[in-house]
Amino acid sequence: MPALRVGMIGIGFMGAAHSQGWRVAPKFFDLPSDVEMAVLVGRDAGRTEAAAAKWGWSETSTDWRSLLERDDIDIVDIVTPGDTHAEIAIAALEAGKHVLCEKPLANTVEEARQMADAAARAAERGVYAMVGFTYRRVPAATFARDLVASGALGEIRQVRANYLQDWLVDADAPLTWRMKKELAGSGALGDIGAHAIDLAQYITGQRLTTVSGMLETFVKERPLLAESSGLSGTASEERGEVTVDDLALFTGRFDGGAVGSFEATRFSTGRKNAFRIEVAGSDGALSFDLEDMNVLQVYDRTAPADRQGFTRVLVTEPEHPYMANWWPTGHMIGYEHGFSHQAKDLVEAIAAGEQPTPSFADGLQIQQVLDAVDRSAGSGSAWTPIA
Ligand code: SOE
Repeated sequence: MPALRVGMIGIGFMGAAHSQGWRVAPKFFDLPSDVEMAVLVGRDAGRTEAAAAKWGWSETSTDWRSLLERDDIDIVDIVTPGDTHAEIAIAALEAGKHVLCEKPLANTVEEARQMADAAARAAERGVYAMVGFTYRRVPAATFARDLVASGALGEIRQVRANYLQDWLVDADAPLTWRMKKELAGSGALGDIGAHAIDLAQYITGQRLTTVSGMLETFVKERPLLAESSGLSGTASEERGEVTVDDLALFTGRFDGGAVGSFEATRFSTGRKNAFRIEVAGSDGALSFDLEDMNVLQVYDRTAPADRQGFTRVLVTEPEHPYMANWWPTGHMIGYEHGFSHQAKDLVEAIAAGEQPTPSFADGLQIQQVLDAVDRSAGSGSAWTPIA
């Protein structure tokens, strides 16, 4: 297959992560086609050129629409704030480009539905869309899904998913786009709660049907942003209103009979990027923590009583998902590898003419869960069915 040429829109933190994914995937995996990092698009010409030179993109542009007019762009990768996802993704799919879009899929259910409809129409023409829930592609998480699917845990009854960060504990941390509803859609709920929902559903193979939740905004006003860097940036003298949640807490019921508790917060002092998920079944349990991401704790209740206990499985064997292509046994991988796995899986799906996962339809369903949590929180935590 001829090389797939990628045009990526966005030059922030996720731009760096996706660039790493595109650059490295073809070097470690035998892909059915090569990948060319063709065009990087950003709003500021100078910063975009600097980012392109650093990350390895051949050309730059300040106009995302120009990507869609080119015949030599096959994949459009969207790593911009949520308020732009729908417009760019729908236009790209209509222009015949495959699309990879960062999570959460959109800022509202309506936008996500339009995106899923556009993706369904495009798929009929062999043009595919995928949403970037990369943590599914951390080998220990993929392995967790494989274990549950194999029946090793028996009937799944309980899920606990906590995504804990603390980068907003400082009340003077500046107001970035991630704290503005019109740009991000929601706060911790959509930014990291969406990961918790996706991974819980992916690992268990069950979908949430109803939720009861609450949201909290601890710091309601922050200094405006003078200059951004990474997640945060430099504060200016002026202040602005935080219009999203700092924390989301909810419980839910799954269609396969399991029940779950979820917490997503940027105020968990001391926890930097601790994404923990525990699944308990009739025959066993498992526990994953992103801060120890090469490990899956596995409990086998069918083992002899005197040998029962959580076993620390180092998920670095060639038999484990994705690991045969990396380093010898016991040599760890990190956060950025999920983005290479995502690029690899997308290229393989496109080459095979198959729908990559998670699809925009999956992204829409997660948006419906986020919306149900938001509505539940607005109605005194009433149980709210997922549409
Ligand atoms: C910020 O909270 C963030 O970068 C999220 O936006 C990412 O999706 C998550 O992977 C890490 O934290």
